[in-house]
Amino acid sequence: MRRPMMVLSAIVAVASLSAQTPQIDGRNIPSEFGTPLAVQTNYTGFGDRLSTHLWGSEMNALYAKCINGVLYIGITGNLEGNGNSFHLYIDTGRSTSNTFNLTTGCINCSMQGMSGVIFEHRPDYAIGVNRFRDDQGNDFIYIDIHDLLNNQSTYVGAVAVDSGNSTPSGGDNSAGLSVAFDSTNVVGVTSDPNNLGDPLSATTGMEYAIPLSALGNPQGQIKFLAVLTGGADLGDPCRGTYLSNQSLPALNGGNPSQQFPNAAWARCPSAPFDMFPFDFSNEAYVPGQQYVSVQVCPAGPEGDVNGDGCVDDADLLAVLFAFGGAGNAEDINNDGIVDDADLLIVLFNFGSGC
Ligand SMILES: [Ca+2]
Ligand SMILES: [Ca+2]
Ligand SMILES: [Ca+2]
Ligand SMILES: [Ca+2]
Repeated sequence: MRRPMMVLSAIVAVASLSAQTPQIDGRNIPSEFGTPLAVQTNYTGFGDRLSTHLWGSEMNALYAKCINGVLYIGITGNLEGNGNSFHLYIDTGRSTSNTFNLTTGCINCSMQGMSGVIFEHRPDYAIGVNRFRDDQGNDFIYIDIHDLLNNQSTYVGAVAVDSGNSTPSGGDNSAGLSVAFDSTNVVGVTSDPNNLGDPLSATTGMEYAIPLSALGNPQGQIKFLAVLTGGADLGDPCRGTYLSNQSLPALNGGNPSQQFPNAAWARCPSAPFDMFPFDFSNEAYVPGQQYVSVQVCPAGPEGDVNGDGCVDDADLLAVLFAFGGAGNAEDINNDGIVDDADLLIVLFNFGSGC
């Protein structure tokens, strides 16, 4: 009797780590999300934020989970207050094109400046978050959402950096987005090409809560790519947006000889990238898969594999039958394998929504 009870309490203790809904404050990202979907392999070409200075931008690791119809995304790292921007390119299955042409009002111009760039997935929505910090005490992130299929851009609003707040104000947030940014990270990757640093040491950065209704209520797999950019030069049709070497998934396969330089113009041919506009699908320059997937985003609670709104033995059986394989919805934590981590999520949430 004693042994099973001990096992059960251990299961509940472990499962509680991965079953919580992330708090959107830019903090505690790894502990709230669990296993990252992508980890940085490039040093940052956009500067390393240290305790001795405020500048520098980097992307260390990408996390995601879906609970109760909300897609939560966390990116550990930094975003310099000079107009640099984090872009999310989200593929919900609507678009049949792996590029886009965004010409609507230049809100976050760096998104417009990515027009013509080729992706390995087919983004139909994009969310841009740029940061401006002046020396008069103003320090905000500015959030935009773009419908790439319908060429529509909406300014969502601003949120104060390091405030713990995630509710945008001053724009149109009918999409219901929550976004928070914490700027305090001084670990993670470095700016030294010969010393990557430890991307998994970073715990703070950008956190998003995106209701599926803001993404057209997708029923299936969601793919996305995160990209760090500088500003845009829309006056020069060649240049477009200034790309960093920080994307997640990372822009190389971990081969140091293929590490990207500091940056490149998204639409300009310049060595070593003589195939432009920039092409995330070009294996010669960007080996590996340039997007991550959240298999199926359940409308119900976490652990509701079959999407009937209730976590019960049907979900448990679904995970057990898919055990050891790649799975679809059964791979609840999206790490590519159905294993005891997924089983624990079902067990911990058992009875939820029923
Ligand atoms: Ca958090
Ligand atoms: Ca760093
Ligand atoms: Ca169910
Ligand atoms: Ca899994």
